[in-house]
Amino acid sequence: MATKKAARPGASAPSRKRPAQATGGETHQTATGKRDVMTTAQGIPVSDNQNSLRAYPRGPTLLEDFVLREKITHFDHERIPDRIVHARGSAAHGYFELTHPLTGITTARLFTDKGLRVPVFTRFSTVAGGAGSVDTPRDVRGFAVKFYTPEGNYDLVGNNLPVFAIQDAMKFPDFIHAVKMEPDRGFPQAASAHDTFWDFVSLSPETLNMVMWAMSDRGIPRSLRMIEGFGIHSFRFFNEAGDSTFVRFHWRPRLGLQSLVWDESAKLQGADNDFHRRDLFDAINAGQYPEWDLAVQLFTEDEADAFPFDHLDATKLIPEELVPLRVVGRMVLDRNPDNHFAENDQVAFCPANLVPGIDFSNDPLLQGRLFSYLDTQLWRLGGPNFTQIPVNAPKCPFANHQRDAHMQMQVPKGRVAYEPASLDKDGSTPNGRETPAGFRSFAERAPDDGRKGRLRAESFADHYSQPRLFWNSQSDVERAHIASALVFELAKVEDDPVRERTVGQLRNIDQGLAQRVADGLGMKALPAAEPAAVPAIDMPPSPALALIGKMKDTLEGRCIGILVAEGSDGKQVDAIRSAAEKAGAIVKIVAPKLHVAMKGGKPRKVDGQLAGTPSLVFDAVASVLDPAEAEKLAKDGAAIDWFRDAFGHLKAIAACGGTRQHILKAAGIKPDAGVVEPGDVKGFIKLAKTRQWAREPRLRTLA
Ligand code: HDD
Repeated sequence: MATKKAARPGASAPSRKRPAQATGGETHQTATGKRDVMTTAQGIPVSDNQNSLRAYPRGPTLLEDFVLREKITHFDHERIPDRIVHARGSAAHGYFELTHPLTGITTARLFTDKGLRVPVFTRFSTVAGGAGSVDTPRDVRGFAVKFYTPEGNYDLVGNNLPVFAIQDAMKFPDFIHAVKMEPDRGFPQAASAHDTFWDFVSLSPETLNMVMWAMSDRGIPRSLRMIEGFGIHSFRFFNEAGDSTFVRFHWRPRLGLQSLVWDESAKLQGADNDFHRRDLFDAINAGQYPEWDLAVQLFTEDEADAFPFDHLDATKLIPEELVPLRVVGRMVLDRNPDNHFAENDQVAFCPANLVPGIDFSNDPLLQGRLFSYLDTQLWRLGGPNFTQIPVNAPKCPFANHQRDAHMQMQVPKGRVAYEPASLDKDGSTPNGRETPAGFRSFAERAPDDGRKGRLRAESFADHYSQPRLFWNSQSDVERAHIASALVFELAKVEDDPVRERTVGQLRNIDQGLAQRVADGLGMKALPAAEPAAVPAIDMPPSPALALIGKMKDTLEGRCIGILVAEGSDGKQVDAIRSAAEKAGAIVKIVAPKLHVAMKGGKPRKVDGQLAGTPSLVFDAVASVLDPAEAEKLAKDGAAIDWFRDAFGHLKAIAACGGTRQHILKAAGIKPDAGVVEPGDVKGFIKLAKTRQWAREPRLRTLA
């Protein structure tokens, strides 16, 4: 039988370089680029990474091919279990700097050593979707920070909303099962707009406060750099004397808050799945490091007793009017992860990771969390040695007698792995009896009348006052968005009783809100109000709960797109670009083709091709087009959508004469005060700093 000659497509000539000689204890990992030839995981040089070992050129592959087997085996095992919640996340390294110490309040050095800078690793996430889901669904965002302090790792594992959906950890699996895709059909992915979620909500009024927040535009942030973060629960600080102060933590973005509008967020899910991840990565790469102030609310037990709610209930926030915020420091994120899996996927946050001087409160949701995270991580990361993974390991010295287990990376020396021990002659093993600065729990006094039982405190019974406070604190635009979001979500519900029960719940928050939602859904009559254990009380509105008031009129951290084509006026483009960049924006030039020659200039590469760079990814847009090119583009759906979306998403537009005459006309856009000439650079920059809210009522029907 004729055999074909062995060809080796794609094979490179075997490297003639000899592998670096390994000396005892040295590691040469290809992943770190330290070794100049490819090797197997055993360090054996690979001669051909393109072709498997075959009996003869067209014959079977041989089982003895350990290079192939190792490569495929490793690949087959690359995935580890997703986080059951917060699976999709984006992270960055940075630092926290203490600016205003809390001397006398806590002993935690993180909060007492003025000027102390500690490294941090921060991960933002959506809650419901899988790791491969989109970035911009309506959802809560996780905001988890690991501080590598001199006293060990401290994790503040929070969200971008100040309240949670349930009061007791016992209900967490139910809540998450309700919001995730429905188990029989496997959809919807990363969305709360479905029956099981609203069924749970309508039967569990404790969810309503968080639901109101999630239905507001905080549920669809413009950027992870523009969200607040909250530790949610009350924690305890305590000082040397053992005196305790309660604390709630708040992260406030220096860029101000900013959100998408719903249509924009829905379209972004198609235009750029990774919108938030890319935004964070690009900003850090461009040296625009996002920054947050860390603020605390401090209050005593006596003050807490006077609140019109129970601060141990994680569905309640403490209005800033009641307990003002005190800024203590700032966090800057200035380095992207080197490897998404090694850092973002393997980072293990846990609310139980505390440092001396901080303690838990008796919040029953927090108490359950203290168990869940470590348990999850043992499963996800394969055993207790996940603490040795670089992103999880403390950056201060650490030592104990924990030994062995899967994937032990350390080589502990000596006979002694216990204490007390007399065999530790040189005293080199850790001693747990002589650590005066060690972690201590706050010596809380138990009440005399305490009784064991599966109980919900009576002080947890009011579920409507705070959602009402939230609703009463919103501007008209925000109220319209909340009511419309509720209409959107409930319109997706198939079961009428679920929808009616939810509107019945809304009646307990505000009759007007319930009516707007009922009208939006086309209900003939308002369903009966659901029975309330405790009726809502009115609290004075809190402006800090509104979103629009916390937006900043700034171009810092924003992105401007300029549409150009052959023959565009390069000088005008440069004028807009330099003014926008001066104001802090990133500017991207978009054109129908990747290379354009502008008037008087040579062809130059642009940043994005029109069809693949929709206006969705910009905060404001401009167009500088030769009239003949504008006329051509008026027949291109991508160009029409570019302006229709920008206009519809309330963005400032600088449109040249050709754009107005041809493209805006084709898009059916009647220019308003938010549309200026590209020559009016100052006017454009001013408008570009905000959304054009006044335009909205003319564009869409809101509830
Ligand atoms: Fe949780 C992950 C935030 C209640 C159980 N949670 C997780 C993450 C964040 C939060 C940001 C992702 C961390 C990361 O980026 O890796 N969770 C919260 C907040 C809560 C909360 C702010 C309420 C105030 N969580 C909560 C409860 C339970 C859990 C009540 C269970 C009883 N959470 C988990 C978990 C996760 C998790 C299942 C999944 C992955 C992980 O822990 O490591 O254990």
